[in-house]
Amino acid sequence: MSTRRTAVVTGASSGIGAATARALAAEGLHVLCAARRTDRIQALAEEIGGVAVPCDVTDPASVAGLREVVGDVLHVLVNNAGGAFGSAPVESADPAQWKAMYDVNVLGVLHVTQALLPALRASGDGLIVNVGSTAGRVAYETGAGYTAAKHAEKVVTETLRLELVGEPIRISEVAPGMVHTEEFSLVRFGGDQAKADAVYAGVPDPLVAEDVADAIAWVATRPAHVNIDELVIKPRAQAAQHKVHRVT
Ligand code: 8X3
Repeated sequence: MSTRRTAVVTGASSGIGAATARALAAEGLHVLCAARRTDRIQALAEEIGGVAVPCDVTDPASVAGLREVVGDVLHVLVNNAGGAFGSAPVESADPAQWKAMYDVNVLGVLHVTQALLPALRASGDGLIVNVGSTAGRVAYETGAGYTAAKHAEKVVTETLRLELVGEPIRISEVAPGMVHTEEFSLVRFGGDQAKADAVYAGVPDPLVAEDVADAIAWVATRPAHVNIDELVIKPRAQAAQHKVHRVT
């Protein structure tokens, strides 16, 4: 029997997810790259010697398909699929966007975790890393739909750690602040590139996806008795959510 550890990374088609798949593969893990965009995950899987698994984490039937591919044993699950949709104040926010955010950031974690817990348990040394956010720790204007979802995800992570104590499964949250990825802000602002660019304008060095992936890979390579409960990671230029150094 192979002793190689296996990992599932959701949202592996871009940004932090793709970088995490690469980082875990570089650590010797066999990585299943799960996401909706098949062409992207196929290219990634080919690059890292992993497996592409088309999967929409908000769809239980699709997640059941992921479970089939995983099989009986899994060592690491990175619940990374997520995102922010819209940037309106509470008074005028679109409830459909809030539902979509809850769906992917919270229920997506629930579906995938429920499906893969038996395989994580069977490994004898399972690890779940939920990719949270500094948005799960503070409030900010026009962000309530996303911050509410990320606060919820944080609480799910904490609850799971309580419920599974005594089992051979570790539960971690890696919570990034400002990360400049290709898509996060673009998606949040509905494709408005100027608005997306303004988020990072003048910030000397926002984090990049590889910085967060590096942290996740570190969490995933601690000895089995070491549980990193939470790891908040921000660029040096971001002292707090609103306190960002910008060079003009
Ligand atoms: C992303 C961080 O600052 O956009 O999870 O809320 S922020």
